[in-house]
Amino acid sequence: MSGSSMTLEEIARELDVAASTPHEAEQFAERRPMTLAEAYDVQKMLIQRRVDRGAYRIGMKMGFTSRAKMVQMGVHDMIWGRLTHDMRVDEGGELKLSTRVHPRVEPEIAFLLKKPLSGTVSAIEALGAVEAIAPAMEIIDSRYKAFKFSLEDVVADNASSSGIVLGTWHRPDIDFSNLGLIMSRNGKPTQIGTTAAILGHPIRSLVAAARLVAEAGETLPAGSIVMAGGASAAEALVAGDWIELEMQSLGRIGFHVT
Ligand code: OOG
Ligand code: MG
Repeated sequence: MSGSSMTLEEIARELDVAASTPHEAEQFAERRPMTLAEAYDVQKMLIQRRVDRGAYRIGMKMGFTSRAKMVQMGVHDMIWGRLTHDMRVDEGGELKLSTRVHPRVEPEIAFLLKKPLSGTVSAIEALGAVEAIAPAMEIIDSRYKAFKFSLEDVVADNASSSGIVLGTWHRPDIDFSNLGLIMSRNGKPTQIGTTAAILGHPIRSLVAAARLVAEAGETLPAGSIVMAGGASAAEALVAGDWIELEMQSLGRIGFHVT
């Protein structure tokens, strides 16, 4: 289907098929431009299609919460996407390249909520809703050709979300504002950074998450997982890789690429 006659549901279908087949899709920016609000509507429809097939939602992800990510992708606004249970990749497990288009990985930190969160909250209130924090990696996989997109395109494509790898949950009573981290490929460090790269303090990402879901008329229920956003640029995955993230105080996680 081409041109401005495409409905939002047809865009959602095309992105859904691209993710599940998997294959590259053409950007919509030139053939069927969307407003940001339309792009979030498409994202919602896309997730509904997955839910209709038996997936269930487990939380949300924030995107472009660090300079490193904004610079790498040429996008300058925060975005968010919806996580479903089938995106979980076991810690120590494997990711099959054949199930993705052209995946990349980035180091993040994850929050587990013990209370519902939505709306305008302070950093203290956001922290009060956190049951635990964990070192995490996000596997992103833009469905667009060459991993290139406009802000609206990436929002429609569920913010490139594709997989999450989580480590052990820790009580949030340590200062996690500036934890050193090293992401490595086959034992060689590829990204070195700190959680401070995420908006100066990752809790700010959770504050923004609460505001953004509220704007969409949603609430993050207790039990939700919130991915704070990449602390560094993302790395392309290659078959044979063993990817590891070591985060100060929170431990080490890894997965194989096959
Ligand atoms: C979009 C998703 C951004 C992050 O952590 O900043 C993101 C992308 O880079 O393809 O997940
Ligand atoms: Mg991410």
